[in-house]
Amino acid sequence: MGLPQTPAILAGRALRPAEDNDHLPDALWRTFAWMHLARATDNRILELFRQGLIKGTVTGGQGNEGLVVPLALLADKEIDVISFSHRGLGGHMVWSDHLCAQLNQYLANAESPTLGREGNIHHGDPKNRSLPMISHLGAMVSNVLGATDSQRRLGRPAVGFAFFGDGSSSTGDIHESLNLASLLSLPVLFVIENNRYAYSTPLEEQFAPGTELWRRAAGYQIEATSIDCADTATTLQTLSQAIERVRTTGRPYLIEAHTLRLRGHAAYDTGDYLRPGESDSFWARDPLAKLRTRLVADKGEPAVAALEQELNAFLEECVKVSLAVPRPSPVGMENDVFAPTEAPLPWLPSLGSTPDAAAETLNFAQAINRALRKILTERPEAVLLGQDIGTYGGAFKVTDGLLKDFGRARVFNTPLAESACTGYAIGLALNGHRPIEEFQFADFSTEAATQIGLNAATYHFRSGAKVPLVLRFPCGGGLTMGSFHSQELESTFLSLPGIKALYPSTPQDAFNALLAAVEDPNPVIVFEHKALYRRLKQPVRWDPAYREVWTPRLVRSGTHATVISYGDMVHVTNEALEYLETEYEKSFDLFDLRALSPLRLEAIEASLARTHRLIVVHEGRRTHGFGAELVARLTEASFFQLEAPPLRLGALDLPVPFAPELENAYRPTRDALIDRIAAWLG
Ligand SMILES: Cc1ncc(C[n+]2csc(CCOP(=O)(O)OP(=O)(O)O)c2C)c(N)n1
Ligand SMILES: [Mg+2]
Repeated sequence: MGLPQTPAILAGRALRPAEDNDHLPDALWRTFAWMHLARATDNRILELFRQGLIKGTVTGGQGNEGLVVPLALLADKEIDVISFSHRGLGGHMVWSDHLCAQLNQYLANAESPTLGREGNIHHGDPKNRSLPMISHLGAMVSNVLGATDSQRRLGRPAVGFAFFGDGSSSTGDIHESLNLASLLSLPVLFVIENNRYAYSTPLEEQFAPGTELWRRAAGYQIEATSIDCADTATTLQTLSQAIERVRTTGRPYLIEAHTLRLRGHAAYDTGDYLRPGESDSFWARDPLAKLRTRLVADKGEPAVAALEQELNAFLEECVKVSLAVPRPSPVGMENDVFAPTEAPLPWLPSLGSTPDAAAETLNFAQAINRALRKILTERPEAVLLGQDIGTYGGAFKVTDGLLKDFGRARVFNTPLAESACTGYAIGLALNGHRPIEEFQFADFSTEAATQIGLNAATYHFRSGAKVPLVLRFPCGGGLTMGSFHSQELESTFLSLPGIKALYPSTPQDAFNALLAAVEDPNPVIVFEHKALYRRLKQPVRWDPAYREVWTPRLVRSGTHATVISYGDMVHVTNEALEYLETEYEKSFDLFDLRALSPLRLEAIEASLARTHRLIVVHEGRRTHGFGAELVARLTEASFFQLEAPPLRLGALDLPVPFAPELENAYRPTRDALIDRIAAWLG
């Protein structure tokens, strides 16, 4: 079935403030058409939900059209960036695509923008810079910061629009993002949809008495104002002035919009927590009804009614078409978790900024520094961010000298705001930049767990957009740094689908891993064990086979058992195996896994077919540790070849203890490995 012809009144989706101020009646007429269609569509969606044809939950935008429709019409949809909230259907409709696409999304059918993988209003149009929302409120705002900055870096005078509710304004992400936008001078219009409630919680249970949300902006050196969206002409005027101001100053701006939630939180909401008469007072302020009254006065009832009838008929045709679209197929879902691998970037055959193919003897930290230098030199889209990575060169001096050579636009310090900074990096990546974010310690990545594990990791699956983001995690223990500076978090993050991970153990692999990670179109965590940074030096050279870092490396070979390890434990295990070979005359295949996600176990399976015994050694805790996954997979694949139960060696199930005596008892040491493996040999 073809798509129904869109009514002519909806053909132009742009209101240009300068020209349209002289043509206010025309602007209001067109705005009304979109607002009416948005309201009618939201109401129709509610009906379909009640008929059981739409699943999940439906958070309607009834009452919010008076804000999102004018703003979407005024935005420059060729260059601007936007993230609508769960009350933004009218905005989505204006921004791009056919009404059927919006309905398909709600019906979760085969042609829905998320292919039925995400519910209701969790869609967007990333190729047109409309960033899809995730449920975690506040989280999308920093994505807008990054994508808008990316546009500006590419020379486009874009403005970003970030919507969030009164409830969402209490999240840490909002505060982190306001600070970051002001600090970096990002042209983003923050729009608070203050509809007086967060689910059932009224303003007075969310904020101290007297709180006016827009006044908070002053604390971040951000200009702000508040508007009442009941009158659409005023809304159009205030918004267009604010947009112009952001576009010309390049600074953020905040608007607290007093808007409405006419049908409660969601379809199932009975609103019985509202005060007597409160619902009536909301309906009395309905911007759509007020605008209609004005237009009836200007144009007469028949003209308005005829327009409404035309739009309603169009909606019904679209509903019919969308209901006929087939259901989504589960076939191929697993192939879409990651964006497909792309051709290698055209790297110069050299180590760094000097065109020199010769090897240099480098430690692990220096090798990463060389790789970052090479990336910054050859890839203008690469950007480095993190705490203290600028003048100071990072807590471990890995970025030493890079600010001096590449400038603050490309190598910059971030405030202590891991969530918003990661969200900002996601936004940069979505728009074609290649951000590399250093976490001061891997442990602090838990502050960004939503952005990494739920947002970046799922982006491709739910929207088809690529997120080429590198997250550098200085991790691991053995340095008496205690529980909050010594974590191994691979099994925490890799239990969530959509993240790739490399864990190099040598300077050459570290160099290769950074190149492989930065050219990947997916979020990649590079685990860098802190104890390795300065432990060993090795000749490092440009290696045309750098992508082999995605597969295991055979470190030593033997016959008695197949041993797998990664990171610092590769060296500890190798020393233990050396001893066992000498003293027990048992030799081992030792594989350095290198890539933890995706897992490539073919060479290890082949080894197991010869040795018939499996040992896994890692530094992370044993319970739910990464070794559990390795042992399970390899046992499933090779059960009938095994001659002994697999041996799984990791840290004790404790928080990482501080004192060296305690930490040595906690994590595997050479001597402990010798004892455990010797006992296992029997
Ligand atoms: C971080 C987070 N916590 C809790 C929720 C569950 N939740 C969904 S909507 C909502 C209320 C949001 O209120 P507000 O931001 O004012 O937006 P509104 O629904 O009023 O438009 C809550 C608590 C969530 N989605 N995200
Ligand atoms: Mg609210």
